Order: sequence, then structure tokens, then C-alpha cells
Amino acid sequence: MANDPDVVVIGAGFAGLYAIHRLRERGLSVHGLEAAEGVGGTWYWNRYPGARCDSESYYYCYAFSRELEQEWDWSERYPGQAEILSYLEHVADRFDLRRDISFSTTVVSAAHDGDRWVIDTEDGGRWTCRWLVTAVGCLSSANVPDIPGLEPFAGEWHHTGQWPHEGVDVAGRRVGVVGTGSTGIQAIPVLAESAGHLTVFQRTANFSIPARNAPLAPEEAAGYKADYAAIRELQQASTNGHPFVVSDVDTLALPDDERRALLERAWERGGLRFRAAVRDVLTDPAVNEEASDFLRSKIHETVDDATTAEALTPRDHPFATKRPPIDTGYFETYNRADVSLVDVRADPIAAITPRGVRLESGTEHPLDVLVFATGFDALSGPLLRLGIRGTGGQSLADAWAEGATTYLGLGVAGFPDLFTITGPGSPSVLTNMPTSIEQHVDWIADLVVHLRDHDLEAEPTPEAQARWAEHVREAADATLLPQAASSWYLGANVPGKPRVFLPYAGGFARYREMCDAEAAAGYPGFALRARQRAA
Ligand code: N01
Repeated sequence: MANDPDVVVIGAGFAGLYAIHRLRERGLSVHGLEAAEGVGGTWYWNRYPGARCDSESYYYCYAFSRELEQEWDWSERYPGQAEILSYLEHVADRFDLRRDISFSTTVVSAAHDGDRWVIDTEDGGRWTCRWLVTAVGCLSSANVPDIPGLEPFAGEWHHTGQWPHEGVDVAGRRVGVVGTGSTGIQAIPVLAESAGHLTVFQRTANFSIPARNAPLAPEEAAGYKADYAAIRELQQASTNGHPFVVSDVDTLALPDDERRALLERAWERGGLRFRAAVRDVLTDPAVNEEASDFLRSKIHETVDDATTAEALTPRDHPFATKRPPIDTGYFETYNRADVSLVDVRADPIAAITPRGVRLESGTEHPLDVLVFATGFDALSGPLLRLGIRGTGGQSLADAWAEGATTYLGLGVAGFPDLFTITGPGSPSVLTNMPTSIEQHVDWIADLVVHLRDHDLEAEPTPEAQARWAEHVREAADATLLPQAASSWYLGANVPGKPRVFLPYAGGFARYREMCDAEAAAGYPGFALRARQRAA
């Protein structure tokens, strides 16, 4: 298959590794192209201090191999970056995936020539294939704000998603962090431990729930291993791909003390389960306000200085309408004498100077190290970077000029035989990613086999795509999610990006059923055509 496999998979993180394995199993020749020097995707790049998964280890992993589930031992309730990377390296070796991956190979363009995809790489390589599968992740395109003066900054600066492998020495130095999303909230307490002084530049105060991370006791780990069949069933039937049952308690009907006790128990348990403990939290404004108020009160209980506590208290969006971070000692960090909070909503960053950060008021914060925990051009960004062109040379960037639209998050009208794992319009980032990834890969593999067996090509019909876009919008509007004006779910974090709610908020189980129905009905949302072979 000299540079011409049946399928090219771009990316070798959770999605790409499983796609290579699964497509191979189905008898296809597959090759992976990966920009990094190794496997891991998100977990290869995000090596910032404190990087850890917010899903628990026993279910933030593949479910496709019962042997793998039993063999691998997680050491903590929430797996750290290095442990997840080791896991993915183990998967790559165990399933002999590396022989079909080119590393340090960045895709610069991918064009459909009427018959095949032609993929060019930065190093001058060219690959052709019938089916192109993108496994580029949803949060892999770093968003470094365009603040004047970054070039002449005399200190060093880093984006958390491109953290140097050798680490960054912050010991005794003046460190600034811009951003208080999930990443900033994980990094800030760890950076504070060794920095000489840490300054946090906060634009939007965020809710956060204690992770309550701990070593995984051998009996607990053994319990999960014994129970995997039931755990996987729960995940498949869930809204978010987590093995939690969402509470059926009507919290508003409870007396005040019982409601408070319920929230306290959820707080003590910690993690993303807090959200599942409060029924209707994302659909009923009154329920949400109770939970939001409870979390605000915890910030005020934790942070000693009342002014700092209030500055850290979110009042502009309901709880969980932005992706809820979970933390280890985040709010407590602001009680340290060597940590200060700067409200850059009140006094925005005007420029980076050679010495540090200057605010619009003229105040300058001298820094040795500046950390951008400023997030990503999410979901559509990683796909737009690939330089994809479909029928008639139309670019994906043009097709998505008004916002990213897909059919089921899996394909785009005008782009034949292109399949997008966890693309815009899929549940992806609203779920436990490995669960969504496996569902997508299995579904794509079935479709590709169908196309191979019947010598067809496929692309979504414009009608099916328009219906799906409308459904994605309705699903978001049925929740409180669009109320967070600064959310990356809406593209609001990237200047000039169209405001479209990108992930599918209708729930994982419902989505999976719709995908299954699409396949069972013979793919009515796709135009299936006899292949037009090039002369
Ligand atoms: O990025 P974010 P993230 N000036 O976009 C601020 C996943 N994740 O990397 O809210 C000043 O959430 C921005 O402010 P605002 C998870 O899905 C998972 O933290 O736009 N500030 C915000 O505070 C998560 O949601 C895990 O006003 C600026 C922050 O930067 C997603 O990744 C761990 C600014 C960006 O927050 C993204 O999280 C970490 C500017 N010009 C992340 N531009 C695990 O589970 C942006 N900000 C392991």
C-alpha cells in the first residue's frame, strides 16, 4: 500500500489509535498521520503542572477490550497526564499500532480529487486513500490571545496545551497565569507551590467542585474490574457517557435543610458527579440557582479575604453552563500570601511589555513566566487547520464560514468519504470522550465496510445536514447551556468565530440511538453513490 491505504486516519490520540485498530480488524488497510513524535493526542501535548483527567480512571479508558480492562492498573481516582500517556503507549504497543503510524508528520492539506483523498504533509510527503478519517480531537488547536507585545516579552511564555516536555522551572520566579477554565484551575494550585509569586489574571470567575482525588485502593480497583459489564452498560445508557445515575430527587420539593444536606453530600463526594446529583440542573433555572448559590457560598467559606472571594464568585452564568472544572485546592490557593488575583474584566490586559503584563489602567505586573491557560479554538479549529477541500475544490473553511455544520457530527455535505470522529454537532465534549470516540469509530467502521462492499461513496445530504443543525440548536436551547455568553461551546472565546453552539446537547444515549437508526435504515441521511473512478 505504498502511501495508498484504504483509510488515512489523522491523529493518534484516543480516537486515532482506536480507529486504526478497529478499521484494521474490519479488513481495511489503514495508516495514521500524527504531528507529534509519539501517540497520546491531548495527553501528549498537555503536560502543564497539575494536568489530570476530570473523568475517573476506571471509566476514562477504552471499553473495546475486556483483556485490556483487566490488565491495566490505574493508581488514582483521577488519572494524571503521565499515567494516561503511559496507558495510550501501552495500547499502541499491545495492539501493534505504531507500525501503521507516521509520527512527526503534520497534514497541511487534504483534497478530494473526485475519486480519492490526496493528503499532503509538511515534510513534502503525499498520501492517497479512499476514506479520510479525522481523529484530531476537539481541544487541540491552542488559543493564544492576540495581545500586543508578546514578542519583546523578556521572560518566557507558554500555552498550557503546548507545554515543554522538559518542564518549566518556576521555582522562586514571578509567574502569571491568564485564564481560569478547567486548565487554569488545575495548574494554579500546583504552580503556586513553587512560584516565588503567582498572579492570576481572571476574566470570568468560574464555578469549581473539589475533585477529591486519592490513590485508588486495590479493593476498589478490583471492584471496578469485577463490575465492568454493568459499568459499561450504565455508560451506554447515560447522558454524558459517565457511569452515574442522574438523581431522580426533586430538590425544589425538599425542605431547605434536606436540600442543603443533599448538596453537601454531593460536594463531599466531589467531582463531576455533583452535576448528576442535582436533577434538572441544566434545564430548570430555579434548580440551577439553588446549586449555583450553594457553590458560591462554598467560595465565600473557603477564601479568607471577602473582596477576593467575591471577585472569584461567578455571577454571570449558571453553574455547568460552562464546562464545570474540578479542582484540588483551587480556591484555598488564594489564601496564600504569595498569590494575587487580578480582575481583567474590570481592568483588561492592554499589552504585554518586556517586563510583564500592563493593564488598561496603566498598572504593570512584572513577570518572569507567563502562562496562557486560555483554551482552544474548539471542535471546528482542529479540522480547519487541515486545509480540507471537497467537491469542486470547496474549502471546509468556506463551507463553515457561518459556523460549523455536519450531519451527526460525523460527516460534512460536499466532502465525500470524509468522516470526523467527535466532530462539531456530536456529543463529544459534553461526554466522557473515550465513550463517544468508541461509538463514533464503530459506527464509521460499519459505514466504511458497507461502502467497500458495495463500491459506493458517501456524503451527508444537504437536507439531512440542515435538519441536524436545527436539531443541535434545539437541543442546546432546551437547556441553560447557551446562557454562558463566554463559553467555548459557543465559540465565544475566539474573536471572530461564528457563534454557533457546537456540541450536541441531546445526550449520549439518545444520540447513539439516532446513529444506530441511521445505519439500520441504510444511511438515508447520506447520498450513497456508485464510485466515480478517475480515468
Ligand atoms: O480553556 P477554557 P481550558 N484575556 O476556554 C480565559 C477541557 N479540559 O483550557 O471565560 C483574558 O475553558 C477565559 O476567560 P473567559 C475541558 O473540556 C479538560 O481551561 O473566556 N482571559 C477562560 O477563563 C475544558 O473546558 C481537562 O472570559 C482570557 C480561560 O482563559 C476545556 O478543556 C483539563 C483570554 C480559558 O478557559 C478547555 O479548558 C483541562 C484573554 N484574551 C481542560 N482568552 C481534563 O479533564 C481566554 N481567556 C483533564
